[in-house]
Amino acid sequence: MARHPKTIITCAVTGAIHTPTMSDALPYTYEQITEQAIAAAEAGASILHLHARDPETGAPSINPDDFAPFLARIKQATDAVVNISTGGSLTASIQDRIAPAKQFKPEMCSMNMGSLNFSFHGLAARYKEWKFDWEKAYIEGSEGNIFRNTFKDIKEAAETLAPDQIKFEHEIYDVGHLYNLKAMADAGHFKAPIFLQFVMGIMGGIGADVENLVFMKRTADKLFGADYRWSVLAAGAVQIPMAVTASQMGGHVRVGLEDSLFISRGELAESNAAQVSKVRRIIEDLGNTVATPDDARELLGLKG
Ligand code: KMH
Ligand code: ZN
Repeated sequence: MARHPKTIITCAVTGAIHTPTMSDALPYTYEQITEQAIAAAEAGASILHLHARDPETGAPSINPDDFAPFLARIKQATDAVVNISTGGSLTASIQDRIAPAKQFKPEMCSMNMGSLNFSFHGLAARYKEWKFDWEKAYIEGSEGNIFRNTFKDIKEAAETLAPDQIKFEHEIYDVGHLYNLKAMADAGHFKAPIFLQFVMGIMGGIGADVENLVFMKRTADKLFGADYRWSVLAAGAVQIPMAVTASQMGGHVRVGLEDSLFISRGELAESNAAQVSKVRRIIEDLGNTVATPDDARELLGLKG
């Protein structure tokens, strides 16, 4: 590992999981998403992972018309790498999910590497506090919580987006997804260097702890050799501790209100930038350098 390794901070600004009733800080209007994304970039995020929302209701949106107003302004105000989600709905078809990436052709977009029962474990305690019936929502309602990413879906997304030279943030929710990716990379669907985002702490996927991270990393080493980069996204209160651990292991990090509403255990974050600043401070205190957008472009082999 280099003496002062460069760590890429991705900020996932709003996502499609949390609702504005859970935290006043969660951005959902075009202005709020724009302002928080720009502030996160100024605080040190070199990649902005972006979802859209209906500006009236705050509901998640995969309509390209809801991306356009903030994408243009973010591009104008920052040099950050724009990464558009292709996983913003549990019910839409893969073609609808990738429509915003196909239309705006960003430098990066997400690519979810397997199907899973999708629930948000990290918030269970808060849900109880908010009188949310967790059993009802996730057990009785689990039919509606299947996040579908079949091999055919992934192939279709990769083939549709291939002409646009978009680098994928491969979302790896469990160790089997690494094998899915390996098979598809060997079949020529993905180009090196591959960028893995280990998604930890989603119920339905792998739990967020250090042993699991070491296991995921070892498996990736076995499958991809030196030809990959990796990052960690941990859902809920362990977001920042797991990010710091990843940075010390030579990985990159993702924070943002999409993945956790908290700044520390039990304390809601004021903004995306607050999480970026906190993780940046710790990473730098421990001796790493935070990657600039151009560093990120070079490390990940982006089209630039
Ligand atoms: N929401 C995260 C758990 C995507 O946007 O494609 C994973 C994610 C997926 O960011
Ligand atoms: Zn996302």
